[in-house]
Amino acid sequence: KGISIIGVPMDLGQTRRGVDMGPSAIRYAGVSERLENLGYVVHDEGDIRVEIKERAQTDIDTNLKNLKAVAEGNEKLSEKIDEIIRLNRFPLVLGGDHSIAIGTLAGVAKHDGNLGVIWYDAHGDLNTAETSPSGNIHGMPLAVSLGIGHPALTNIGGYCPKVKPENIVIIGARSLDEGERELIKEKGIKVYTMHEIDRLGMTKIMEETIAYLKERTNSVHLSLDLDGLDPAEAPGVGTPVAGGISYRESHLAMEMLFDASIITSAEFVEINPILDERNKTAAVAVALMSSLFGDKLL
Ligand code: DIR
Ligand code: MN
Ligand code: MN
Ligand code: MN
Repeated sequence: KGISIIGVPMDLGQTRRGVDMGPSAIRYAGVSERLENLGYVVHDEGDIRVEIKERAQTDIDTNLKNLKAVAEGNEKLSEKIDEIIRLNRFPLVLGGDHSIAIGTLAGVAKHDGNLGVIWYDAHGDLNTAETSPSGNIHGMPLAVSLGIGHPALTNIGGYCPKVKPENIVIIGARSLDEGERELIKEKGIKVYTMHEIDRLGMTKIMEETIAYLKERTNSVHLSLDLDGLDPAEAPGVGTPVAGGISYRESHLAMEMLFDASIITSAEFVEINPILDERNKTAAVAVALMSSLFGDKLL
């Protein structure tokens, strides 16, 4: 099966500049070559056109920053994803901030109303305009995909919702806002915080995650925010949180996902080259992608 790479130079879902350069940094770190070396046919579809910040409008009355421009970029992304899945290719999305998961999921879930989602992140991304401390849409994409949030976001792709709460597994959480904690309890979303990862180990977490999703879904989207990893190993992110998942644990997780062959689409987001150290975080992202697609020593 072929892989289609789509870059989304989006930085409007948060307030630090530079994350729009994430797709370039990941390409520079050699993503296409790494995947081609594993035997895949890789189609680099280029970047989705996204409004640049100097021109984008801030929506003051809704507490949603750059609502219109974020919605427009995600609408385009969802159309592109839809097209790629129709071609029977694996969509691999390069962020950009995590608000782009709104468009990715809108495109992917159109083909599977019972889609599973692994949300690998320090954060829950379950805020709404009402609960968000920041107004940043990158803190909201999982809520939006559940159908909770501004209609300009929840209706992207022309339908709502995209995912069911029981089909979601959050891994790596260590920074949750009050409203997010309430939503997790209310919807019964499965969450593995750093506490569970420390106690049970990544092997057990992934065994449980895979069994849980295999039982209820046929296809699973991996949404990997690089801030899920520890900032010592992935420093190039806008909202680092200490005490994260290690490089080794993350590799193990990706390898177990490959072995389980459950992942049907993926995105790697929040890489900010301005905040990075010699493109280290983009290189980590490419190494993890390589493991997700089956790279093994023997
Ligand atoms: C915070 C940060 N919970 C917010 N969220 C981030 O602004 O909603 N998500 N950084 O990845
Ligand atoms: Mn995130
Ligand atoms: Mn995050
Ligand atoms: Mn590996």
